[in-house]
Amino acid sequence: MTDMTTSKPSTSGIVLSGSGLWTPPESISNEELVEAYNAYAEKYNQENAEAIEAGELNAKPFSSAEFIEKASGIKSRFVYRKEGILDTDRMRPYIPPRNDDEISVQAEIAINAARIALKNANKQASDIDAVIVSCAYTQRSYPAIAIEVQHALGINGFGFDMLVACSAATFGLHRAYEMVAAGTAKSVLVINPELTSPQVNFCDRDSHFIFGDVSVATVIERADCCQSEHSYDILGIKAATVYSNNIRSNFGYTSRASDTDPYAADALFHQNGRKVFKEVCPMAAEHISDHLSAHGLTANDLRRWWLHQANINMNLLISKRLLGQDATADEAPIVLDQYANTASAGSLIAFNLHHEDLVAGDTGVICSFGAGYSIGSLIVQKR
Ligand code: CO8
Repeated sequence: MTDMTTSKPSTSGIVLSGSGLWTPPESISNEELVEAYNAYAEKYNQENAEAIEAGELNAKPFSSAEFIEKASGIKSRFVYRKEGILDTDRMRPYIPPRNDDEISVQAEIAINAARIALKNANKQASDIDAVIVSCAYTQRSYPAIAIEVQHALGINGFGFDMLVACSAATFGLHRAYEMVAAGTAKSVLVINPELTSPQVNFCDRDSHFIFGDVSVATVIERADCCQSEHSYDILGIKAATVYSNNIRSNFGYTSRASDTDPYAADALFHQNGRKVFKEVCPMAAEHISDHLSAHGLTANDLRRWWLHQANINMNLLISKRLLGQDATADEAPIVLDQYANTASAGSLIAFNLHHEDLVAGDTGVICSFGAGYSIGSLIVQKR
């Protein structure tokens, strides 16, 4: 494990002052998803009966809505475009191309969340010095989505994109915190437009149910600039990474040169879910515990845990390890029943929906964990 950053300022001076959540208007329930997948599997097995019989191909196993809810806690997911996903001849979303002079899809959903975060932070675009777009995938390499967003919102300063899979949101907030601490920016807009559905293999029974689309945004700024109703001192940040092939997507810009099929199963999201579960849970629990003790805190001092949302059983296990008992829904809210796994955005959806009831002095932790492996946390205290 490479411990990249642990910081503990005596007085923070840096605050999280606003949060925005944009939820796509369309959703797919487990039942709808399973019905389409099973129809596809049946058709596939019929069409390939001879090859399956000869042992040249594996038959597609059937999926079940009950399994999905029990194994993951997911009941439904939001998607940017439903069209195409449930079509057994397509099994992927249809997102029409846009001209270069039109706003790109990812910038559009980034802006949707950014406007809400700016409003909640009581900020104008002119107050922002930098834009970070950080997510599991960007739809192109350049120009950066962050610069497109910066231009569309009329923000001065600079913007850049970052990719850190499941920890893209927390690591993006870390960079904003450091920029404010270094004095290179006084207010930073961090956006996580997680457009996961184009990378989901809807033909794979073991992973077709895991992901959803969403966009979240956060304003991080100097405490003396803060004018928001609900703001949080950032007491400290901590990040760690350790290399693992257990969650992987191989599609990239070199795929064209290596003649790799962009539809191949290993080009899309794939994982060894059991191993991820076993390896990441203890790492995340230890990470949070170490981070808290570096600040003289224990798990019992936390009013709320805004945890990564990949699997409800992971969240229950991690909070139980730390608290010695099950966390209540009030202590560690779950949003993945409705949103599914939204790559890096889950902990910030939970924060967005469940923070306004905290009172001054209440402390909480925002923590991501997953692909990389990567773990990122922020300890925050209501002002
Ligand atoms: N329907 C019915 N049965 C199923 C299904 C299904 N859909 N899927 C599996 N089964 C069967 C299996 O075949 C197996 O049967 P058998 O025992 O006969 O072999 C049985 O159910 C149990 O299978 P598993 O052991 O695989 O099931 P688990 O209980 O482990 O649950 C999970 C599977 C839900 C995937 C679980 O392992 C899990 O959630 N693990 C952690 C996953 C995780 O956190 N992953 C991180 C994801 S990465 C991330 O968050 C961001 C990445 C970047 C974004 C990518 C965007 C696309």
